[in-house]
Amino acid sequence: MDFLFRARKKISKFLKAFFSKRQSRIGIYGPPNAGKTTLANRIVRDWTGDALGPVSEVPHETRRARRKEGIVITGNNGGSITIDIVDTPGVTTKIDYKEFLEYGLEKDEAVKRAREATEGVAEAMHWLREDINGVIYMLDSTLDPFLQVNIMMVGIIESRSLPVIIVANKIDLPDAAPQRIKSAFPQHPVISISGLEGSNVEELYEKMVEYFG
Ligand SMILES: Nc1nc2c(ncn2[C@@H]2O[C@H](COP(=O)(O)OP(=O)(O)O)[C@@H](O)[C@H]2O)c(=O)[nH]1
Ligand SMILES: [Mg+2]
Repeated sequence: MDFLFRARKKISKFLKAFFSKRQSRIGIYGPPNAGKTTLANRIVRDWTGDALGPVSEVPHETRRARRKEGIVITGNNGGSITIDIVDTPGVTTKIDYKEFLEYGLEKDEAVKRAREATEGVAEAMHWLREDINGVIYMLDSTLDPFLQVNIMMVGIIESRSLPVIIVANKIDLPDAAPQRIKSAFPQHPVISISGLEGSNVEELYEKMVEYFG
């Protein structure tokens, strides 16, 4: 009797592991300085108590993707998802070392930073094609959405039919206009937040559970 009970438990555990969905890998993409690392750190802090990477006002502070695995996010109605969160370098079409000189970097350091950033962008695009199951696409809501969007990124996202949540960030700033972003992406959910202050991130978590689950 005891043997039967244990065997049944073992089998059900096996079946559960076998049929449970693979953990979703969620990439945070978007242009440099949109606030990706700030949000990634907040997600990791809110749900695990750790942090992920350094935040900076100098563009391309994040030059290699960083990931944190096995984050469990719980929604209000009891649903939850387990995800790996991947913070990526800002994707731009052109990285000019001279831009870094304006932030007081020496030329050697600026050139090195530009080279690393270029490699990081290539890496982030590779993952988007091969490895990512869902996208948080982050934009700065104080800027024109059409000047921030990378067409190649959108192309890959659409061709892979990846679920994407658009985040209109920095709504704490006076010239934030998240409505512009909503009008630009009528086909996707757009959530307005301040990743810095944490306002409205609960709505984002709720949407993540619904959308990436
Ligand atoms: N006002 C405001 N600033 C933000 C917000 N999120 C990020 N920032 C700032 O924007 C800059 C770039 O942030 P970071 O997270 O490094 O952007 P990333 O390049 O996309 O990873 C930093 O100075 C952040 O403090 C936000 O919601 N509101
Ligand atoms: Mg970053």
